[in-house]
Order: sequence, then structure tokens, then C-alpha cells
Amino acid sequence: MRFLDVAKVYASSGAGGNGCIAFRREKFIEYGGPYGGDGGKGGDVWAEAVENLNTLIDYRFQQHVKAKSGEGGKGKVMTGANGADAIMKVPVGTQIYEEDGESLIADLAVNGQRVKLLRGGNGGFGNAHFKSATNQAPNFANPGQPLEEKIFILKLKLIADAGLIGMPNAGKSTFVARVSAARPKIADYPFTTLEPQLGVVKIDDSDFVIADLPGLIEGAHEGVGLGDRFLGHAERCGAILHLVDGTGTAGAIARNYKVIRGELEAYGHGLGEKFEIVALNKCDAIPADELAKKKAALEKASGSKVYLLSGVSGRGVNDVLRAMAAQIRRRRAERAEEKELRQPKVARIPATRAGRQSVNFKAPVVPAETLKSVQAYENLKVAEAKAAERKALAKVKPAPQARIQTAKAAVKKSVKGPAKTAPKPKEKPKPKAPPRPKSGWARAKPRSVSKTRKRAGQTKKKSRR
Ligand SMILES: Nc1nc2c(ncn2[C@@H]2O[C@H](COP(=O)(O)OP(=O)(O)OP(=O)(O)O)[C@@H](O)[C@H]2O)c(=O)[nH]1
Ligand SMILES: [Mg+2]
Repeated sequence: MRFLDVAKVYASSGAGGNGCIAFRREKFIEYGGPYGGDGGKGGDVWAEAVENLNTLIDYRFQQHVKAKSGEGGKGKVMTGANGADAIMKVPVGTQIYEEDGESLIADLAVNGQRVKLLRGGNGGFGNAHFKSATNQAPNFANPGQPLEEKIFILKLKLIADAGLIGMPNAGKSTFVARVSAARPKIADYPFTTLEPQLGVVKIDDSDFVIADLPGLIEGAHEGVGLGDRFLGHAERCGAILHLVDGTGTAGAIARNYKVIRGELEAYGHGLGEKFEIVALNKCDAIPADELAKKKAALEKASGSKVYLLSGVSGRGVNDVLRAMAAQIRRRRAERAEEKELRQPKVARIPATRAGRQSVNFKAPVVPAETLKSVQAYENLKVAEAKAAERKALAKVKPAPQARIQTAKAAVKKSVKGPAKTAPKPKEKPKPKAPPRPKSGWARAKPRSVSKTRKRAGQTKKKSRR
């Protein structure tokens, strides 16, 4: 079966069914009244990641996905049937984009993950819905809501733990065939591998998935050779194994390494920063006296440890696999930790009613000592801020302008003696508020008297009696 990692799909949800206009007509039933049912809801469009698919090839042949429309309402207040949903089954690792191919809508990276892409229209209300005391025979109903339609671009990015990168003929497929049960095509012409292939590797007690990718050449980011589109399959990898063909000259080895690095950087999406293991391949075909020189050249170019490898003889294969497994284990642990941190911590719900009533089980679980330390830290911060404020106030010096003015005033004072200023009239002391009663109710405010009473000269409300 052909491997296809990009597909374009035209999807439409179902329209809602129309509401029905009907009246009850029955022997011996006068004024039967409105009797029309509501329309059914249109189907939604979903995408679901399933494990038993490896390619998007199905969407090469079936490019239209349509959910069913809801049925119209019927007489006897019968609601129409809802339309069936349309579920697009896609391989795990599929990303769903808008029509532009750039805006990501959903990333289905876990088996069974589902996402609603389009919503079906709601059904319209039938005339029975509108009956009321003031309109006992409504002769109208709602139409169903229209359907939604959209074009989606599906891109499959394989879920592999490690990816193989290198020039064509570097021996990538030979390596994958050696370390896993996968049987990729191997030949001594460039671009033997046209589609990525996965293999499961078992080393010591760990196992991981490795992806054999097509070869990269200079200018791949501009479309030379097979281009660099398939590098998307390495985006999710935890490690990259960069194989360099060791049968060339030392200069060619260093140059080839740099070309591939340049292509990874040009592709972007974080590939340039991924953990890389560099291996000098085809060691069995390198004369012993040249091996050290070539290894040194590659080490200089890459600035990292270089493994000596031979996919044919098996030399250094286990060392490389162990290095990959260690990195993959580290990454898995990091991810698990991240996932745990992201999960909201909610206490377990007690099984009994008494238990549930006794605790606030929705409160986040935070260890008491953390709480204490948080409080202590906040107190310390507040105290520090206050101390800084006090210090700043103590240090405040008069502004230069103010200083000049005070100096001038001092000079004036020394020449003319104390300045003559009119003595300020003494402010009258404000009448003190009567002391509040020590106990009992506070005194009530005097009631306001209405304008009419004021005009009539009444200041108090007359008692009714
Ligand atoms: N001597 C020797 N030859 C090797 C080794 N690994 C691969 N080869 C040979 O190199 C050639 C290319 O090998 P492939 O595994 O197809 O290379 P590739 O990197 O997958 O090439 P593409 O799929 O074209 O990118 C084949 O003729 C292999 O027999 C090795 O370790 N030693
Ligand atoms: Mg190959």
C-alpha cells in the first residue's frame, strides 16, 4: 500500500431538520390545536485517531466527508430523527490544518483522541412549540439551521522515538534492517527510500520506534531531490541519528555533515536543536589507517562524540542503540513529569456521603509545609517592601529648586530679620460631636419631612390615630 502523509478533505456537517406545521384533526376533538414536531439535529463531523491505520491513503480515494442531515419534524408532535455523525478515522500522529495548511486545528497524537471539526445544525421548532395563551393556533415553524462546510488539510507526522537522517546511500535503510524487523528497500543508488518506514528496536530492556527517512541533499529545503517535506516525520522524535558515509575522503565527510546540518536548520520546527547522535557509517569498508583521520575530521566538524558504525558487519551498532535508548528514556521521563505537573491536583472523592460532607474534596491538594513556606515567603516579601519604603522616605532630600528657595529665605532672614507676615486668624475650634452612647442602638437619623408637609407647616408626621 502506498504511504501518503498529506491529504485534502472536503467536509460538511448535516443541516438541521425543519420544524413541522400541523394541526390536530380528530373526531370528537374540537380545536385540536397545533401538532407539528421539531426537526432533528444534523450530524457533526469528527476526526478520530486510530491505531490500525498507518497512512492517509484512504483520503486519496474518498475526499468528501459528509454527515447526515436531521429529519424534518412530523405531525402528532413527532420530532425528526437526528442525522448521523461523520467520523474521519486517521492514523495516530495526524495533524489537522485549515485550508491554508498553516493554521493548526488539532493534533491527534494519542490513540482514541477525538476532535469535533464541524457542528451539525440544530433542528427547527415545530408549531406546537409556539402555542401560548395568546396564540393558540400558530401557523408557523422554524426552519432547521444550515450545515457547515470546510476544507481541511491532513498531515501525518509519524510518531517515532528516533529518526535517521543522512545523505542518500549513507546506509540508513541497512541500519534499520539490521536493528529491527522492518525490511526497507536497500540498493546502491540514491533515493532508494522514497517513503518513511518505521521499525521497532529492542535493546537491553527498552524498546523504541525508529524511522528510516529518505536521503537529504544540498538545497533540499528549496525542493532539490525529494525536498525536505518528509522531515516532518522527525519533528516528534526524541533523538536523531545522523549517519555519514565513511567511504569518502575526510574533507567530503566533514562537508556532507555540514550540508545536512544546514538543511535541518533551514527546515526549522526545532529540528536543528534536537539531540543528535553522529555516527561514521560503513566502517568495515574504511582502511584502518584512515579511520582515525576520518573520525577526527567528523568530530571537528560536528563538535560532538562520533560513533564508529557498520550496518553490514554490525560494528558499534549496540553502542549507538544504547546511546539512543538512554536519550529516549530521559525524554520519556521528562514528558511524564511535565504531564504530571500539568494535571490539576484534585483530592480523591470520598466514597461515602459522610466522607464527602466532611471534606472539601474539590480543594487542590497542597502539602501543608508548602503552604507554610509560601505564606512565610510572602510575609518576608511584604516586610522587605516596607523596610525599603521606610529607607527611601528617610533618604529623601529636598529637590534642587526647593533647596535654592530655602537658601534664599535664609539669606533674607539674616539681612532683614524675621519675615513679617500677617498673623493668621485663629481657626474656630469645630464643635465636638456629642459623645456616642456607650451601649444600645446608635441614634436614628431624624426623618425627612416631605415638601407638601413643609409647605403646610407640619414638621412632624401626624399619627394616624
Ligand atoms: N560496506 C558497507 N556498505 C554499506 C553499509 N551500509 C549500507 N551499505 C551499502 O550502501 C548502499 C546504500 O545503502 P542504503 O541502506 O540503501 O542507503 P540509504 O541511506 O538508505 O539510501 P537512500 O534510501 O537512497 O537514502 C547499499 O548498497 C548498501 O549495501 C555498511 O555498513 N558497510
Ligand atoms: Mg534507504
